[in-house]
Amino acid sequence: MSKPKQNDNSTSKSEDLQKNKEDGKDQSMTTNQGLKVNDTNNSLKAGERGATLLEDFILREKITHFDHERIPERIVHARGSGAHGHFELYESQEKYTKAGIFTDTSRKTPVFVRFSTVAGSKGSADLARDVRGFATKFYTEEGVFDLVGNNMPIFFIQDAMKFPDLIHSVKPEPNREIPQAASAHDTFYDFVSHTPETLHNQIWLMSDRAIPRSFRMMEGFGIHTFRLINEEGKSHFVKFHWKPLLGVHSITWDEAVKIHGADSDFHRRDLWDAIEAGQYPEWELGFQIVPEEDEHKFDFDLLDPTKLIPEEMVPVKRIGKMTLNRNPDNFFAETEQVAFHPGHLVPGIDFTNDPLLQGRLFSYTDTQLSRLGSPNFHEIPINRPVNEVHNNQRDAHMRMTINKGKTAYFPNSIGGGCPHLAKMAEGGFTSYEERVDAKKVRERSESFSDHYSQPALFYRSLQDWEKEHLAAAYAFEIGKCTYDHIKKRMLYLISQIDKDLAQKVSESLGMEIPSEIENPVNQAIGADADVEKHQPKEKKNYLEKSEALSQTHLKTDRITSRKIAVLVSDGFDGKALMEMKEALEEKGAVIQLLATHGGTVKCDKGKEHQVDAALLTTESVLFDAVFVPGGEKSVNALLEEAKAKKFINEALKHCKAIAVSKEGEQLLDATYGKEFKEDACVFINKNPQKFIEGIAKHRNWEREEKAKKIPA
Ligand code: HDE
Repeated sequence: MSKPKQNDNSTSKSEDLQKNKEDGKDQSMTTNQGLKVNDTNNSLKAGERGATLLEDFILREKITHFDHERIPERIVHARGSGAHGHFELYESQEKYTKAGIFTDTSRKTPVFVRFSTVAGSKGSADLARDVRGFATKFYTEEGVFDLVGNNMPIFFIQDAMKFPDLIHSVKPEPNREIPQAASAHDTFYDFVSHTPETLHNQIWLMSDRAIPRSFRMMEGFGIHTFRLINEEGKSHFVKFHWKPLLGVHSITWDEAVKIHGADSDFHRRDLWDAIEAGQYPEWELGFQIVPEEDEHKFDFDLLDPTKLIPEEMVPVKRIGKMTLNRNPDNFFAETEQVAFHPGHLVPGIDFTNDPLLQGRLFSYTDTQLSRLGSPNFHEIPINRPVNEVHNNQRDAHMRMTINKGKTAYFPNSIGGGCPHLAKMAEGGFTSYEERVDAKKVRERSESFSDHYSQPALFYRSLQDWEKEHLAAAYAFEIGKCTYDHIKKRMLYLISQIDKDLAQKVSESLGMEIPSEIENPVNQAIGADADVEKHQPKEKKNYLEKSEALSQTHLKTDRITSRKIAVLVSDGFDGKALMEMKEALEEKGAVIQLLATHGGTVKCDKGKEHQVDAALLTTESVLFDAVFVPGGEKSVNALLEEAKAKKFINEALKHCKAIAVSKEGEQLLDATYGKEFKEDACVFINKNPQKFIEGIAKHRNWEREEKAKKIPA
């Protein structure tokens, strides 16, 4: 790893957090009451072999605090990783919004971002096939603004009322708490197959987006349509997008399965290491703007969170950049206690009537009450705004603020009328004056009933390799279900999205595609007018393909922070290593020396090099590419190591770039490499530049058809 950069990343939030930091450096140990402690190993006893005395308040304090260390984990998005950074605006968006963060280009707004999986527990593995949360807290001068999104642009359901059902179905089955962090089980597909509105998010979940290479290589989406409000009070609809500057990249399912065992903290470690090494992840924030008057011009409803607006219909305008440049000091204090809420808004941004969003506005404060235990969670350092808070809310568990004076009500004269109301000119929040004139009904709009058109658009937009992965994912997941009627319902629904896709899945399952849906909903769950009414409408084709939906079009030529394994043993060609290392490190890649043993290895010139990992302790799936330098003795030793051959075979299978020089070629000959010498990303005695171009491709998917036969 290259050396950490000097930390010059202070923001108003990092200064604010400073007040609560302590590191015990050069200090005596004390109790929580400040009493100096001179023994923390032995309890107070009646004689050295005697019973422990209840009087031992030092022991009691230590144990009591320990007993209460855990708080409830998040009911969803329990496993996550966070980082600090800032957001900078490219040019004022005052035409659309009066929000300071989107109009003032001189600002460097502090942010805290938490990435997460959804279904698994806090201790589950990072590479579960799952949606990823992408939640950003902007500490703006006007208060906190949270953009609480995911790495997929749509959601499973259309109404908050169904969220507990969705989550209960995907969580481990309640009788035996199996499976952990996995959607591949009966209850999830029972729900999905009876709820066709889930199909769009479901097909994204089956795509490679659900197994990202890194949090740093994912898009983020606010999902719902929001409103932007300008100084004149005019509203525009907006969808928020995060576009990663490292491109969008994923791994294969075979790697995901193996990474589960090799490094279940793969994404967490990747984010942490990149920031420590000064390779700061960056995203551009994009707006997709729809004027109010165009609200009804689309073939779908803007208020329906299961629909995206194709970028070909409304382009994404990139308006600023977020950089994450500081790791948290304490996971619990920051990443665990951070509390996001889509209702944390600033003037210039407002909601729409999306019924999913409306329900979320209730849920996020409510959940903090049981998770963090008090309505004072906004006082926890990571949650408090950088501007001041003044109101008449008082007391409750763990109150930190000491409110002075006699009055905690409004209006008052005794307290001089303070805190007084903000005048509109001072930036108070007013809700957008949307005209509402309707009957109170428990209904869903029929404009929400198109469930096949956008999943079909997504599938059509993918490249062949992406389609293959997606079909295999469906076959895997549905294949894990044990009820035939659920499998058949799924096959039928997939056939309504795309016949070829359904054909591929049905062949893998060894099952015919039903020509009509069996076990109709009303037989299975009792007649239900709502479900009947919302059976999907016929599929439409308003756009043949959307390039923005395929990862193929979301690449960059940067190899920054890519991890390259160099396989060596004593006697390797030191000159070849140094040449390769210099060229790759210049482009920001991370080189690791993996040797047949730990400690140090000697090159052919007798120079000692530090080994980053013994082959025994690491795996091919943790790297992006492999280089094998020559050196007869070194290559002979590698040829004796089954792990070295497995390493090459897996890298080939996973379509990664491989470079060998001189005798290094013998390792190709001793593995499936001998069948791939003409491959576009296998480089034999080529200059490092070629290898760099190969790594930048992320994967040579053209190899996959042949490479998937490698039994690695
Ligand atoms: Fe969430 N969601 N959600 N969600 N959500 C939570 O809040 C909820 C939804 C999302 O890193 C919880 O503080 C309901 C959509 C993220 O801390 C909870 C509904 C989207 C995170 C909750 C939704 C999200 C959460 C659990 C349907 C993408 C993690 C802990 C009405 C736009 C934030 C917490 C973090 C977390 C409820 C739907 C994203 C229970 C009721 C749609 C990224 O309040």
